[in-house]
Amino acid sequence: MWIAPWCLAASSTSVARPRFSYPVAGNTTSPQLPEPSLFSRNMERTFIAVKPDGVQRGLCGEIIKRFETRGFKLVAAKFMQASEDHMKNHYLDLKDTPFYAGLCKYMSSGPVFAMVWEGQNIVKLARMMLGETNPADSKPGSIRGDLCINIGRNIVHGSDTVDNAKTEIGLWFKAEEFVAYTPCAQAFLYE
Ligand code: IDP
Ligand code: MG
Repeated sequence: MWIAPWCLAASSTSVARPRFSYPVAGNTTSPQLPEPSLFSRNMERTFIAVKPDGVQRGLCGEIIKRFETRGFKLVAAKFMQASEDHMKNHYLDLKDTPFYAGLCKYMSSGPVFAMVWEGQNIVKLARMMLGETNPADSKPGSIRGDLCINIGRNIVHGSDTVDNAKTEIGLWFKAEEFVAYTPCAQAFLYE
């Protein structure tokens, strides 16, 4: 396999470097395309989970693909089965609704694919990508508008506010489950 000389050891001084340096994968960034500031650009994280119905219907890949192709960055993920108590905690704000018990039982009945995604304004944009809570009200093009029918089987969860995202991420993930890296496309996603 031919490897471009500028992709080889950065310390090599004998190789003539091109005018434009492509960003490379890993914890390195292009010297000519600055890394966006995490603080000046509304960089956020959100909690996204493929629910048991989404997992059983084989939709994990489709849902991940939508976030990947939008340009968002996956920073943590795990395939797991949550306990009913965990789901009761997760949906605590819905405890007075008639569907709370059934929802928590259902959400703990099978595997879920839990993820944390990062990007500019991701909390709001992810909710738009998901569609409305009721798939019947969700526009075609949204995940729920394209892939499901029933409000109790709406295949995917997404945090609804930045504060709730922080709470949910803390509920589902430990600090050591996050992976730090710079995606090679980052400099082409943010100016
Ligand atoms: P969201 O998932 O769009 O944020 P929430 O209002 O937070 O919607 O409700 C959490 C989940 O509870 C929904 O995704 C849906 O699965 C379920 N749910 C919401 N409303 C109803 C309902 O009226 N009947 C049955 N299940 C519901
Ligand atoms: Mg909600």
